[in-house]
Amino acid sequence: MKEGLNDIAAKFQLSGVVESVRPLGDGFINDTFIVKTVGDAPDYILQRKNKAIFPDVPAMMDNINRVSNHIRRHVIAAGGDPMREAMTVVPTTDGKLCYEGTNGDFWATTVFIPDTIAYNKADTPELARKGGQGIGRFQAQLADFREPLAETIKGFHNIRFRFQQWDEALKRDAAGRIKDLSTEISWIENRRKKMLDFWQLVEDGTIPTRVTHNDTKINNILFDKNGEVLCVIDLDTVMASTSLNDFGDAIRSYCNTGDEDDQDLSRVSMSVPMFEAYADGYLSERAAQLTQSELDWLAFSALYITYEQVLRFLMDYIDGDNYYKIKSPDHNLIRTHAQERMLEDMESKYPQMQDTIVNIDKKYRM
Ligand code: GN1
Ligand code: MG
Repeated sequence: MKEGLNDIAAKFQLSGVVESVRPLGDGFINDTFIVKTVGDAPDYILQRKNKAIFPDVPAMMDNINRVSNHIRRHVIAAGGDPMREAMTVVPTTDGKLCYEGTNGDFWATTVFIPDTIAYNKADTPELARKGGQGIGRFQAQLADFREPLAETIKGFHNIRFRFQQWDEALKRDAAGRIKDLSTEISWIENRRKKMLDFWQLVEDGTIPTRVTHNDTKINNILFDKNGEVLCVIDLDTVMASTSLNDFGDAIRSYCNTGDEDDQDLSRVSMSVPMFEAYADGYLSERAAQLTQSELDWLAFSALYITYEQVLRFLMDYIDGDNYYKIKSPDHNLIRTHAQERMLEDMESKYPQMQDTIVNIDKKYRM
């Protein structure tokens, strides 16, 4: 008989009796469900982890568990609430961190944190400031995490590796779409060298490697009802990388005046007040710990990650849409164009973004 969601939930050490298992949210990668239990027992988040994207789910869950436990220790030391300010991985009844279903899918469970708000868009600078503080605190909590972490997705924010994939995708032309994409392809190629020059600084150690989240768009943060950051979630991509990527990805997401996949490009731009607010929140937690090279390249990281996102959306379109979930046949191309616009706007505001970082950093170093 086909294994149902209730059967899968029963494989985990849940306290309480399961009342229902229902879909939750619309992530691009995993399938997420909420497991409601009867009475006072906690509810849970059950996820089918996308094994096409994460080739070693047990290693990924081991990362998530160790990182969450580390954060929990910091939360307790600071007098916070460890059940709300850290993720809690729930093991299976046989003590593993994930369950392999009868059809080969991998499932994992965490404790659901109630009474929270998640946003798909930051609409006020105040919220952006809080988000920046949240990611800054997350990085600070992991600054003394010294254990090795598995690389859950190879070369995730490594543009040199992404270009290898890109060159292969162009050669394959799997979906026969390249003939209509000359403008988009030149757009990528015109910026190739600049992006590689930046990544070279990470490769040669000028920019340090730290433990980072790597997917800091706003919906990966839980806020409490008072608008304070509670907890950073979606830890699938926590690995060793540059802290700049967390900053850059957040700017790409928080500061867009339109949507990530906006079809009306006139709505897409980078909001300078939102940039200032996020940077201020972030540097309020991190200014003292960042190196000069990180500060020098902080503003650029927003351009880098937005560029990488254009490349990833376009590459998925060229490949025939295997990676991101899509809502229409052109969805990845629509996303490509909106992110191109976002980067072009950042390029025009780059000097201003750099000045902003210098000024905020000065403030926190006084
Ligand atoms: C994916 O999983 P989710 O929706 O938080 C993607 C990010 C992209 C983002 C674009 C593992 O994030 O890298 O920036 O979509 N995550 C993975 O919205 O590829
Ligand atoms: Mg997410």
